[in-house]
Formats: sequence, structure tokens, C-alpha cells
Amino acid sequence: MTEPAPWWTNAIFYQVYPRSFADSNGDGVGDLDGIAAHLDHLSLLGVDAIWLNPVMVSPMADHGYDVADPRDVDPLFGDLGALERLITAAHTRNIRVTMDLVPNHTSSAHAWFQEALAAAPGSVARQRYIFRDGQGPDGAKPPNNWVSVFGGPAWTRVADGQWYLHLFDAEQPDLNWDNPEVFEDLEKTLRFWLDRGVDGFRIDVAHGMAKPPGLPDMTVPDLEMLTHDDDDPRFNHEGVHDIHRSIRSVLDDYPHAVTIGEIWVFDNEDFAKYLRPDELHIGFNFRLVRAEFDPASIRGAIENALAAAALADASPTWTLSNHDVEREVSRYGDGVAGLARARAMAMVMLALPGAVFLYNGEELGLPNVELPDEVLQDPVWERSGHTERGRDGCRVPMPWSGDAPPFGFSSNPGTWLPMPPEWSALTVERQLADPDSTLTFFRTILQLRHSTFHFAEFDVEWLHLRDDALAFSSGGVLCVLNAGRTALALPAGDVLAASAPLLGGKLPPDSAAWIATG
Ligand code: TEU
Repeated sequence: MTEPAPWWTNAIFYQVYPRSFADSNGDGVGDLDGIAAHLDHLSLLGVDAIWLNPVMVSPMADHGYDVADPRDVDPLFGDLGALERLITAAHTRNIRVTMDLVPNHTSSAHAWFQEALAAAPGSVARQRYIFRDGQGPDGAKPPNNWVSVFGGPAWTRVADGQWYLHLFDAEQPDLNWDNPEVFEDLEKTLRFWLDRGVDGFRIDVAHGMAKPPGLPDMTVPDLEMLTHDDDDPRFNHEGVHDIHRSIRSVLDDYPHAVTIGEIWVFDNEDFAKYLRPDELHIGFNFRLVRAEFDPASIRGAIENALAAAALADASPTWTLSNHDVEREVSRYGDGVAGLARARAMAMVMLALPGAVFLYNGEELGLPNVELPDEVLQDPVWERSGHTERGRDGCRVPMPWSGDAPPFGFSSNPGTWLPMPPEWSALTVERQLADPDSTLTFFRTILQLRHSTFHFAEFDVEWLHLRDDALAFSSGGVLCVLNAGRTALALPAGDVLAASAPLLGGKLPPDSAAWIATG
């Protein structure tokens, strides 16, 4: 008998950015009890799992990606009890809970880093991080020319003259993964959460961690920030695969749990290495996020993502947005066209075999928000010398109900990021009552994905209708996207759903439809 496919194979994951989902205690920041109180929303959507961004103890220099204690919950979000209640409540609804894990770096407030600062150069405490002497006669120049992903140098000098490496904020020192203590500690963290019932981890910067011996200079040190290039020596070093093998050896004790790598690697063979049978289960493929609203670009992204996963015999994954990228409504042009295209792309994504990741607010058609300078919080804003606005615009809290901010997100009008008054038209409450809303649309297509698609393999068959259209079938459904300027005649068949009303039986521009093929 063949083993049944693991639960995550074609699962719908819903990413909850805890700061922005729901605030239960009126401090203006979302929290764990807030999430637990809104599980109805997730049941209504019919999602299979939550991916929870970091909720561990953190000074929040990078909103939780700077972890000071990886085995406890930050009081801003609640406590361990609140997390356990959330896991139990989600499980009762058949929703699994996966958590973020941040193995590349810690917070500078972590006890290890504080110990390292107090210790002498060359000490055991310093060897948990990447401390080096500087260059030049007095060591006043950084050890190499690496830049931080958030802008500025990737090195910060400490009082005794040594420098430490941080690929992100200065408050996120990179761990030294050549030191066995680092994995020993991660193993404790993995078991700590798995023993509390979590169903797996999204692994932050899964292509980071290992650093090339000798830390050679970058050839393009002025790499535009927040871009990803496969020739970048800061990431995707061969040694990272041993780390993933060690992580997997622990996960194999918990066969219900999944590991999902955040892998900003674009070469298909390099990407597939992360998904070998003894490494990660699945990995984020970011090609669809990068694709233009253009049939050739979208098809290229899909074909490459399928090919990369197939090389490792792993499930493909699909995502259009997350807490790091501009929301797709805005990427596709904002306004009416941006929303129409985002809805159409949701149908493209949900017609594909593999695991799908939705980001909270995507189901409401939220656009990115242009925030005023004085409220920006992403470290990118400061570190880039105010040249990059950062990622706050895609992290504005969820509008739940009512006619004015904070729209039921909090009892406190001083939400951590301000909410636009015009979101009164986009609240969950308003959209639930409207049969034509984006939320109703998402409920329909998510339900159809569960009931109608029969994905046996990760096969996609392409059909050419018109140069400005995309058409493929998978799991017994044909998906047609019209990216052109004129209405498109649809192939014969039962139209199961469309992202916009058909015009005399034709598919309007900037929309998509699903047709039953058997
Ligand atoms: O992101 C890793 C990463 O490479 C990001 O720099 C990403 O490229 C950028 O945000 C633009 O898309 C992860 C987390 O998702 C991010 O939120 C953290 O800030 C970062 O790691 C550091 O932990």
C-alpha cells in the first residue's frame, strides 16, 4: 500500500502576522488571544494551517525576528499558556499551527550575545557569533565589504575594537553555525515547541546560516537592498545543507510536523537541494511573487517552481504575498485594476497543485498603505538612511468591523500602525454581508479548491488560447486568465467560478475563471 500524502501536500496555509491580526488587550498591538478569538474567520475560509510569525521573547527591533529567548512567548503577545490555548482551539477546528523559527541570528539582547559582549576577543562566548578583527592598521575598517540586507554595513564594532556580523539589523547578530553549541540549542528549541503540539516550522532565512570560509568580499557590495542574487556570498553556502540535515533528524521524531524553508534562491537545482529527502519538507518558491501580471512571466514562474520541486520530488509551493513584500493589489497597479488582477491571480494560484500560502488581509483585497514618515517602524527605514520605506505598508492591522479605525482590531485607537479610514469599505463584517466582495470570492474559491480539485500529481497542462491569456488545467479544472485588453471567449465547459462577472459569456480583461474538465 502506498503511504497517504502528508497533510501539507496541497494544504492552504494562512499566514498570521500577530502584531496585525487582532488585539485582545487594548495595547494597539495584536496578540495570541486575539488570534484565538478570531478562529471563526479561519474556519470560514477553510484553511488547513496557520503560519504564525515569531511570537518569542524579543525587543522587537525587527518585530520578533530578533529573538532574545527562543523558548518563551513575548509578553506583548501573551504567554505560553495563551499559545497552548491557541494550539488547542485551532486543533479542535482541524487547523494546524506552524511557527516561525529564526536560526540565522538572535537578538542582541539574547543572553549569549550579552555574554559575548562582556567576554574577551577569542573567548568561547564570542565563538557563538561571528566576531572578527577589523582591517587596516587600527582595525577600524570592517572585516569585509558585506552590506546588511536592511542597508548599511553588515558589521558593527564593539567597545574593544572587534566587529560582529549581522546580515540584517545591528540588533540581529548572526550566529556561528560552525559552533556545535548553536545546533544543540536549536534542537532544544525545536523539541520545546514540537512537544507543545506545534505542527511544524517556517524556517527564516533558510538559505543563510552557513557562511563561506574566510568570509570573502562581495563582488557587488552595492547590491540593491532587499534584492536577492544567486551569486551573493552572504547566502546559499553549501554548508547550509548539513544544518538542514541536522534539523530534519530532529523533525523525523515528529512525523506530523512540517518544515517550510524561506529560500530566496532562484536557480532550480540549487533550490531543489534544500528539498532533498533528508532536508526540508517544502520551501517557499518566490517566483510567483516576482512575476509581472503578464502571461509569459506567470507561466515562467509556474514552470520553474514546478520544475524545481520536481527535481527533489517535493510538493511545489505558491504564494503571492507575505509580510516582507508589497501587497499584490498594489503590485498589480492599485485601484480597480490592481484588485481585479489580484483576484484573478488568486484563482491562478489556487488552481495549482501544491501548498498555497495566503497572507492575512489578502482575502480582503487589502492594498499596501502609504504611511507617513513619522510612523514608519521597519528598521529598513533608518538603516537605509531614509531611502527605502521598508515593509510597514503591507503590515497595517486587519479591519474587522465598524465604520472608523481601529475597525474592531483593537479597543485602542492608537494602533501600532495607523489604519486608513477608507478601509471602512473593506472590513470583514462589511465584506461578509456582500455577495460580490473579495472575501466572499475567496470563500467560494477556497471551498471549490477543497471540493472540486483532485490533484493526483503535480501536473499542469498548458493550453494556448491567445497570447495575452494564460490557460492550464490541473486536478480536473481548467484555469483561464485574461491579461489582455479585450474580453476572451472561454472554452466549452461548466464555469465553476470567475473573479469578475462574465460579459456575454466572455471573460473580461484582468480576470480569471475556472472551468470543470472532469
Ligand atoms: O526575511 C529574509 C529576507 O531575505 C528578507 O530580507 C527579505 O528579503 C526582505 O524582507 C525583502 O523581501 C526574513 C523575514 O521574513 C523578515 O521579515 C526578517 O526581517 C528577516 O528574515 C530577518 O529575520
